[in-house]
Amino acid sequence: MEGNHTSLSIQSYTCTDADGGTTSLSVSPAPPFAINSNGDVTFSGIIDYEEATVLSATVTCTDSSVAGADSPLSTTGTISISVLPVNFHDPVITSPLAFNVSEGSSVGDVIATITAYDPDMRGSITYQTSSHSSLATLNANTGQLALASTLDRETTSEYDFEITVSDNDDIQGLTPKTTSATVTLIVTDINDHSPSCDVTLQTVTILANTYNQSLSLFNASCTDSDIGVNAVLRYTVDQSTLPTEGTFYLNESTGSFSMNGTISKSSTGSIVAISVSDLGTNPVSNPVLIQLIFNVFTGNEPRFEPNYLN
Ligand SMILES: [Ca+2]
Ligand SMILES: [Ca+2]
Ligand SMILES: [Ca+2]
Ligand SMILES: [Ca+2]
Repeated sequence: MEGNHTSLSIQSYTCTDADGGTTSLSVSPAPPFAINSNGDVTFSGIIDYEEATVLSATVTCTDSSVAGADSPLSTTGTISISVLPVNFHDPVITSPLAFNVSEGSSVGDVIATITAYDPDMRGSITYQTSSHSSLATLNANTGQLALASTLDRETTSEYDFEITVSDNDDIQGLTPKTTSATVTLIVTDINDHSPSCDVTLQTVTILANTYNQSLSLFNASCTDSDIGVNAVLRYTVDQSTLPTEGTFYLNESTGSFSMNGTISKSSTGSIVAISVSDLGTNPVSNPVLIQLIFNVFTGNEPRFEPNYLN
């Protein structure tokens, strides 16, 4: 059986001489073989099935020479040892256990490759999973995971695949060994959403003939379903749509729209065009319109009496 052995018993030999003299035993190659005075042959060292499936040794029995008489005579015998393989090791997964994949990937794209090897260096590695079979298919021989349907990070941003790797080490009746691991697919964002705003047309009334300082007029409330720069919003105003009187200010990060100054009674209203866009690749802008109406205080508007305010 393959493995690293110390004094593994092989066989015992006896050596006799019909002439009645003393005999001696030796074995070759030594090491790794050895033979003791009792004729017990042992093996010490590594037996590797991949290196040799049969081990051989020669045992020699030599009689004693008598001074002035014949030279010693010897007889040899051959030992042949069949090596039995052992499936020592589980297969080892060498690829990362997490892969990034863009939600823009196409059906058929290889989105991950699982790799593994067997320290026993024998059977071929195969890969299996029963996870998310409608999303991706795993090639049993190559470990390549190919996309079978499209991804949407905004719906599902992560998938876990339970992967089983087998060493297929079934030579001479050995039981294959398997290793299992969870491989995570992390779906990365593409800029596939444009900003969405609660209100796309807002009417704001400004009192004419009244000085205003940092008068907050409107705050566009927009969001973007993507993440990162794909969801960072910037607001810009079309300067040509601003009233000619007063000073208007749009915070490009928050969408807060305010004014300073006075609008005269004679000024006509206007529709201010604000556009909101993300900072991602190929951004799509969405418009927000603010209809400004300039009213003159008539003195007849309903209002709280100061006494009731507290
Ligand atoms: Ca193995
Ligand atoms: Ca998407
Ligand atoms: Ca996206
Ligand atoms: Ca976006």
